[in-house]
Amino acid sequence: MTKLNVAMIGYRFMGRAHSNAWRQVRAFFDTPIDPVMKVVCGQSPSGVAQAADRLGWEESATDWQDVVERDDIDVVDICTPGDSHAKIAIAAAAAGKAVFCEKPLGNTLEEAESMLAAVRRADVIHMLCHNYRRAPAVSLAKKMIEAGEIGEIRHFRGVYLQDWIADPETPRSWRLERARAGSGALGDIASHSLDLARYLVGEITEVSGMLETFVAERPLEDGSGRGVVDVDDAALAMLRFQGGAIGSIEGSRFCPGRKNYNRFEINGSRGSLAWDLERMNELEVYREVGPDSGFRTILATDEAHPFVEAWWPPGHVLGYEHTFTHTVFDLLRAIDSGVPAQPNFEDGVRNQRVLDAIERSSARRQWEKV
Ligand code: SOE
Repeated sequence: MTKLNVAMIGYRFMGRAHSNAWRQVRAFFDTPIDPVMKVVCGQSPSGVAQAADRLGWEESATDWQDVVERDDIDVVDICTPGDSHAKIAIAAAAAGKAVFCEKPLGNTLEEAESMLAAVRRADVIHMLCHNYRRAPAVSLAKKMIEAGEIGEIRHFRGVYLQDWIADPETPRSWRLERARAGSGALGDIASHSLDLARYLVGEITEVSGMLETFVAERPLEDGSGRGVVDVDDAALAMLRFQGGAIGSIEGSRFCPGRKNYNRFEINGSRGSLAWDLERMNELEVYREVGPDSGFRTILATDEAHPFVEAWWPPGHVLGYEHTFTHTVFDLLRAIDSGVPAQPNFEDGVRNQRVLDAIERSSARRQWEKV
C-alpha cells in the first residue's frame, strides 16, 4: 500500500481534531493509501514536542517553511489561525504538496483567491475542512435533497450560536483580532452555516448582511491591560439562492446557554429537513404523505447511512470528531484517484465571496451581489 507522509502545521484545537482523524482513518476505513503522521510543526519547541508525543506524530518542528519543502512530505495540513493560511498553503503548493486547510480559507477574499491560484498553478489536490458536511445525518440530508424527496427547495435557515464570549470580561483571544482571524462570528461559525447552505441548496447570488460588535474592548490575555475587539461578535444575513430559494444565516457568540448550536432547517415544496449538531446523529424529516404526516426522526446510524458502515452497529452513536475522520478519508480518496476533493479551495473562494458581500452589505446598509 502506498504511504503518504503528512505534515501538520498548528497543534491546538483543530490540530488535535485533525490528528485524531489521521490516527483513526486507516483503523476504520478501507483507505486506498496509508497516511504516515510524519511531522507536526508549531512555534513553541516544547509545546510542539509535547503535542507530537501525545497526538502521535513521529517528529516535531518549529520552522514551517522547512517542513513544507521537505522532500519526504506529501501533504500539508494547515490548522493555524487564519493569518497564516495563505502563506503556508501557497508555499506548500509551490513545493508540489497536496494541501488540506482549515476554514475559512483565507482572512480575505484576495488571500483566498491567491491560494486557489497557487494550487491550480501547481496542479495539486486541495481540500478545505468544513467537517459538518460529513456528519452522517447531513450527508443523508444531501442524498434526500438530490433524490428530490422534499421537492423544490424554498428556504434555508442556518444558525450557529455559541456563548463563550457573552461575558464582557472574557479575555480577547486571537479570534477577536481582525489581523489574526479576519473576522469574528462571521468567518468562524457563520461560515459553517454558509458552507452547508451552498452544499445543500446551491450558489448564493445576493445578500443583505448585518454585523455587530457588542463589546468593543476586553482584557488582554497576558493581563497587561485592555485591547480593542475589531471583529464582529454577531453576524446575520438574508440570502438569495440561484435556484430561487431564499434563506438566512446567523452566527453569534453571545447566546447564553447555546454552546455549539449549529442548526439548519430546509423547507421544500413537498417536505422539510432539520438538523442540529448537538443531536448530530438525528435528521428530522417531514414529508407530505397524508393527513397523518408529521416530523419524524431518523437516527442516522444504520450501515446504510453515509460513513457509518466503517464504525459501530446501529444506535452506537458518532460524535464531533468522526466528522473530521470522514473528511480525511475523502481527502485520501481524492489524492488516490486524482478526482477533486469537496469542498476544495474553489468552494473556499466562493464562500469567501459571500462573506465579503455580507461585510460590504453591512457597511453600506444595502443588498449586495455576490
Ligand atoms: C470556535 O469556537 C469553533 O471552534 C470554530 O472555530 C469551529 O470551526 C467550530 O466548528 C466550533 O467552534
